[in-house]
Amino acid sequence: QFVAAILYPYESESREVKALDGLWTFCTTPQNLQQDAGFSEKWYIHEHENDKLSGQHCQLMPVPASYNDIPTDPSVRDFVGWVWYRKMHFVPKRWSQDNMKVFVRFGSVHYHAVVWMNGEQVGEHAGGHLPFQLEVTSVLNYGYSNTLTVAVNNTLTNITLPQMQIHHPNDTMRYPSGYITYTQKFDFFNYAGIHRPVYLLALPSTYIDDVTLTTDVTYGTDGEDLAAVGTIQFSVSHSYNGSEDDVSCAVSVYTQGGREVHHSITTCSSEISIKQAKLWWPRLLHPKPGYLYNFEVALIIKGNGVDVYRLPFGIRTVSWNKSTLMVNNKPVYLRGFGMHEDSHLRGKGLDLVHTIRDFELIKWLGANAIRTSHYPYSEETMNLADQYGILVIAETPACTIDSFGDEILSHHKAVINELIARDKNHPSVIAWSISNEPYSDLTQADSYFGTLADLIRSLDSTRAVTFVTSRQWHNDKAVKHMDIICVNRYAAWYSDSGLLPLIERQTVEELKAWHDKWQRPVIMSEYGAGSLSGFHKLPAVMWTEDYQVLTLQKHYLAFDRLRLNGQLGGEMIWNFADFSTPQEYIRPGGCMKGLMTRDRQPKSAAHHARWRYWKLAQNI
Ligand code: GCB
Repeated sequence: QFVAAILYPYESESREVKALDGLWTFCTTPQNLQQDAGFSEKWYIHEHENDKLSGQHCQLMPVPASYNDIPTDPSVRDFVGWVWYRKMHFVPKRWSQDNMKVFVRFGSVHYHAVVWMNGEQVGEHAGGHLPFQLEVTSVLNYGYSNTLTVAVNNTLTNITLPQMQIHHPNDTMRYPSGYITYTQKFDFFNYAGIHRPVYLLALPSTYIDDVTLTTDVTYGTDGEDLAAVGTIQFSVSHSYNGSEDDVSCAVSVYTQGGREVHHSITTCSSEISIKQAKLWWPRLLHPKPGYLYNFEVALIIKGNGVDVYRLPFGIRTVSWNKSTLMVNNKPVYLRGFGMHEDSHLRGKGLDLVHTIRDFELIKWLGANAIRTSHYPYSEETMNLADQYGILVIAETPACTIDSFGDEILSHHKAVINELIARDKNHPSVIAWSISNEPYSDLTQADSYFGTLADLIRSLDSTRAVTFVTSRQWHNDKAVKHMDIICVNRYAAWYSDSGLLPLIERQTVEELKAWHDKWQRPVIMSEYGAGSLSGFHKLPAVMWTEDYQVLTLQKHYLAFDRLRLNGQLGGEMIWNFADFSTPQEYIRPGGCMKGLMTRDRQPKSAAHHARWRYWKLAQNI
């Protein structure tokens, strides 16, 4: 029922975008009602006299934001089940006079969303972290007020991504009857709600549906940027259902400064060459990283221009050999970290203050790469990665999955389709990560990951396929299907706690074993130690800033030995910043492995990582 929202909602002379962000009505389903009461009692019908979305269980809620940390009531923070959101809004009369098609577009809703406009159900979507849009043209009141209602359910099970186990304990000495407990297999807080912006999108009646850009580079003999020819293969799909003979596309390419370097009127799938192309480079591999051109396409039906769409893009290639990744044929050693979309009060809600602060810190640290651990990040983050010249390993939400049946496989395929549809045009994305730390030593993991790796290659053959393993080099069943190998290890933390002198030896032996066996680039995708900001001790002990610094330094010794032997393709610290987790006795209020505190100020380890990353950048 939903259309994957593929194109970012940029406005143009033919498209209008109206933001619905702001304060919404928000209600949980009270404990004394059945969880599906909102459906049977039709809470999506807005009755002014007897409004169901009012009373004790309701309040105002900002969108976008996770709802969990905003109220003071722990039962809202920990709520599992259906919550209801409602927004009143006006729709201009001219949209119907101009015969426009109107969609409501959600950047992401976690997890399951059912959507009504003016009491009519217009569709639903399962899965957080990815956009979807629903057509509302025929149910809107043009020139009047409209009611948008969204029911959101954050329940996770064995057939969601990520997965969660639900228990119904029958020990009446310990639990009241009907009590439910949850075992989360992933270790970040299951924030829920309308996490990213909501827009009404008004498109012309015949519109551009999707744009796919794939770039290639032919290098001049001197290997310099200026001698490169960039080729851009483009394919524009549209909603016109008459003959293809009626359709053409006017395509232009502009430099960052707005100078036109290409214009043609052609079929809607073709190729363009740009001589002396300025290539897209990651940070510190080139004096001007993140160079973006602008692609403009006008859809022409029977000689009339009907829709215009523009998007920034970069010209670059991604390749790899047995030890390293390459961008534009130059080896690039990844210096970065795993991250989370997580901040005080907002949870996983998009907050551009935090997003820009994060990119400024990434720049300050001298990093060139991030992994979108453990789910797709906002479209705004992906746009900024392009602009800042940050390489991205883009991950699906399949964190720590351990059951590999047909149902989860088919959902995982749908998520991969949606992710690649959304992110395929970002020059920053160099690899797709199928999962973080699945139980990839199980026999079923072999065909499960083989199927998904094949799917990715059929959708996009220009980037590397990977997943992140925490299994052993001799028992992992999925890694053989991958182009690059990402390994997570916590030497002297989860294993051999406190034994810092073992780090160098263990890290060298382990990563060397992976590389020797598979002869593919190996990336240390997670390592690190927790530290409480301001806690110091000499000699160092676990949880101090001093111990976190030493953990990094011991790993650097190992990484340098491997790197200089061509056995390591990159290093990524866990984590960029402290983040919220479920309540656990191994977490003092969250995962504290951040280089930054949760409010994005540096701990001692951040200064050490910075020193390392800038030094590495200068050596290359
Ligand atoms: C891991 C997971 C990551 C956790 C981290 C930790 O292996 O991939 O999601 O946050 O360990 O700190 O426990």
